[in-house]
Amino acid sequence: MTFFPNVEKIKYEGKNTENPFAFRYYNPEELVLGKSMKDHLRFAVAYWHTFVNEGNDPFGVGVNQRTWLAEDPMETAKNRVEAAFEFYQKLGVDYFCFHDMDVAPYGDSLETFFKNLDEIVDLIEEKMKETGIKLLWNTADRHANPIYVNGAASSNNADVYAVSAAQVKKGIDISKRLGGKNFVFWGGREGYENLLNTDMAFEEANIARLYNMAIDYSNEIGHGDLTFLLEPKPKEPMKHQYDFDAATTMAFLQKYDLTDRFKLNLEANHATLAGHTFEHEMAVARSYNALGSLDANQGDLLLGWDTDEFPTDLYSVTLTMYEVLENGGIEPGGINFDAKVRRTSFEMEDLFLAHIAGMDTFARGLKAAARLKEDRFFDKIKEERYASYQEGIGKDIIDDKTDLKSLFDYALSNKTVTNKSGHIEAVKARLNDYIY
Ligand code: XUL
Ligand code: CO
Repeated sequence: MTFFPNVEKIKYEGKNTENPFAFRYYNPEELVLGKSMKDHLRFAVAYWHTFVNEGNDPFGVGVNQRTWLAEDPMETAKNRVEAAFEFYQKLGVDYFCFHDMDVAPYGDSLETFFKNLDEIVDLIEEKMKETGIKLLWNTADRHANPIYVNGAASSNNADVYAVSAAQVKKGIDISKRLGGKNFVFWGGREGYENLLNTDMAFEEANIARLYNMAIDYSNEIGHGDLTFLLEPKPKEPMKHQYDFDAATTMAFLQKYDLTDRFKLNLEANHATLAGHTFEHEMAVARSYNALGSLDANQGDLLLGWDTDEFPTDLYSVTLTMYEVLENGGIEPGGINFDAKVRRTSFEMEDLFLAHIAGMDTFARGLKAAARLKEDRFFDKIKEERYASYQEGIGKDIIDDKTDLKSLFDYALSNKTVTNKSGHIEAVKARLNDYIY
């Protein structure tokens, strides 16, 4: 049984190939800075966008042609597992990510849902053993079910809080069973619609309580190696999401003493929605030693919502990969394509073409970033720019040998202050040479 009869295993054929079902840049075993592309990039496929998304929008129903749809929801769920593993193998991707709700139908109760999940997770486990494909992360969808209308762990309704906690427990059990290395918390509806009726401090403290319970439970069941990842997003679905951006999320993690077990899962489109570049968010996370994993995609900068497009912007991807290299890699995280095909790309084969486009872009970005690193391009620019701290009063400042009084005396005795140009236009022009 095949769900993708028209596609063979995708191979690297080099940049001159005319075959659209081939990699032109992503060559998994090729070494870059002494490490294979595959190990640098740790690509993952997102279950929700690739196997669940129907291609609907607020103005129309789903248009995606999908071979796994059956009458019975459990039948569809089983087909999806088969299709997913066929897809990962043909694409040559080693990891996948999913929400509980992506893989199993809810049915008529929470109890039925967990039963359905057990049955599907059995199948997933079998497929993982058969293929060697691994779970990058799973998560509990605590936003789609109508009970989450007022939030999940931030809900005003304690019964809803309990359901949300039950899903998290189940999710951590599944993670242990499938050998997951990370577990994601994306806020979903954790935020507010209106501050007039919201006790923000109360809601945030309740969210932190849930996270502490998750840490305790993972320890209790012998899954204490699990890295928890919090995924910032500023808005959508709520008007204001509590995990607005990397800096806000770090303040939350520090306030509730969660930094030992939590890192950040950063998403490109969430960064731009927050008015930041992806590189900015990554630099913030790195400054806290909290860069955990990446949701690769891109937004349309002319639109104000989360379009989750496949990443093809080489400029941004190069700077992203530069941050990954500076981080010493992304393991145990990875690069998850939290991206969906446009509604106009509704054929089955588009799922391959879109992932190939994203993987080739990341392969090129990795190579450009490696060249920048080898030439110490940014290091040299920054060393020159901050040279005043290498000697004299600057060195005294960073060696913590000054106080306000000594700086007062120095400033009065120093008669001339001379600044230097940053030549940023020239920097950008030279950067273009590395990227294109
Ligand atoms: C939503 C989003 C999610 C998370 C997982 O914007 O990015 O798919 O990545 O819940
Ligand atoms: Co995401």
